[in-house]
Amino acid sequence: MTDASAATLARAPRVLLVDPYVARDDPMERKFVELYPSLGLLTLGAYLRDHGLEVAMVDLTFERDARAVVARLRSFRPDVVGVHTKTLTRDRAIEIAQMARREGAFAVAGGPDAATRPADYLAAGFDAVAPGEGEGVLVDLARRVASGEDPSGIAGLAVRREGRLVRGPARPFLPDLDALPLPAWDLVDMEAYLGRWQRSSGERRAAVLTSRGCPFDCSWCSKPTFGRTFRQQSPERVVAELRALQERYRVDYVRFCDDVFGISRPWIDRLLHLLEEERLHLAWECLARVDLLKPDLLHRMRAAGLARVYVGVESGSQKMLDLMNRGTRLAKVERTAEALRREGIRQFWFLMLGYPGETLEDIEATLRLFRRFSPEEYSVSIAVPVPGTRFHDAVRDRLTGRRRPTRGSGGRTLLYEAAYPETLYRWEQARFGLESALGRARGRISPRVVERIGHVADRFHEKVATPLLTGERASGRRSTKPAG
Ligand code: B12
Ligand code: SF4
Repeated sequence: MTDASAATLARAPRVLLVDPYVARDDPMERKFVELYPSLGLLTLGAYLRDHGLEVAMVDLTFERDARAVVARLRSFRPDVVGVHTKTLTRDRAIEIAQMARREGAFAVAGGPDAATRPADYLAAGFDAVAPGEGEGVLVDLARRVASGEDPSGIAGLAVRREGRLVRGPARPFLPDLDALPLPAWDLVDMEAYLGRWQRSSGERRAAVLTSRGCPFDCSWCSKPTFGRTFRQQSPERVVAELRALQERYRVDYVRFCDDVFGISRPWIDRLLHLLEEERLHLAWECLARVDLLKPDLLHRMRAAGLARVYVGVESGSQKMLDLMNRGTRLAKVERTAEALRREGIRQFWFLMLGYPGETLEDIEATLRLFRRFSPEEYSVSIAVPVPGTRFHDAVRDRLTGRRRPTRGSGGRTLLYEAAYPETLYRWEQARFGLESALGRARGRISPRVVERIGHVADRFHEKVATPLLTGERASGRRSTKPAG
């Protein structure tokens, strides 16, 4: 070890974490995205501190641009700058890597986008990419960089050497999520998030994660970080985190951010029991699979504060659910939607159009299901073939080459040669919008007027829009049989 590196080691390695997401740049933000600080970064921060590292964070969520990063780089003088990445924030993440390197810091990227395309991030200016679980890698990396050693070969890290991507060996996942410290909430301005929530909903909302990964295998789902693995914290650990949020930040509403909440029935039973026993009086929401939400469970969840559920309904056609490998029956979707309505729990449906094999009849089946249950909220997107998924593999030779949108129009752009042209799917999206508006109008204006509007729209769809839009691509394509 050189004198210089020994001197550097006399102090704790310093890591600056950066969330490059700028809310005002995100066109989806006002419509759908609910703002919470990145749980991934807050957990990384807490873990690094537990291992004796010095940590600071720049959260750009409420900023206008990335200027705050330069100021922090100069005041904190980190050894390593760790940037969280999503497709939406790729350009800004790269801008931050360049800032970091100009200030003499080592730039590493982690999170879902860098995990899917590490070579691109390395080529664009990052010194390294950590494509998987970040805790252990970042500790090892910061120690090596601070002591002036070469970081190549660290388990779970990818670097570029002589123009080639060089990966360290695979790093095993953390065996025990209960051993993770509570997220380092103090690294961000929690009051900015909580105050915003309080003004918009009257509640002080925070996000909590109880598990990592998902064991299911839907064909279009990209899971670059945790794959099909699944680990969860004990219900006791979850309640400790909820209590801390309540005591420190007066949180009264929680969003459970797990990919799928409550996968294990004994686990959720125990958590519900603890929530009642501890009398936390929290309202909460989660994302769950319809097949897991049995009516008796929903009843108990409602009693324990469940206010809203996000469900991946995706399609009203059993054939499509099977093609997507959703592993669920339409009858279960119907049973759960009915039970949610009975319990008075708000439902947010995710729906997807344009998956290979889908016909106009399948889309009609989805619309009928939507009409029947009138979920309070929904999002209907055009299927996006994400690299690394079976869906992407299946349409690889039919990709249009259009860039996956990083800003705006997410879920409204057709990225492969599907059965019908993009305009048809956009039109179908508009029909869901109309259907939703009619659903809300029921009870406020005469049911006969609502029926009439629906009828006219259906006739227009059948007689004008469908022939026009499906005939656009090629003659003879008006058949309801899909091309792919
Ligand atoms: C919960 C969630 C949300 C919540 C809350 C997120 C939050 N504040 O924490 C909400 C609803 C707000 C949300 C919003 C959005 N989300 Co979101 N979200 C998720 C979800 C389901 C879980 C995220 C999570 O907490 N994971 C658990 C933590 C522990 O993992 P992690 O964040 O990946 O971090 C670990 C590693 O990746 C790594 N790591 C992460 N960052 C870094 C940085 C460094 C330096 C290192 C070394 C390691 C490292 O270490 C961490 C700990 O092990 C994921 C799906 C998923 N399973 O990841 C989608 C996901 C991350 N979201 C996604 C998207 C697209 C969005 C939006 C852009 C949606 C939009 N606008 O249209 C917004 C962006 C908002 C924002 N602030 O960035 C995509 C990202 C895809 C992509 N390639 O970009 C995902 C992967 C879903 C998907 N499959 O499409 N999201
Ligand atoms: S879509 Fe949901 S249930 Fe299906 S594999 Fe992905 S995370 Fe799991």
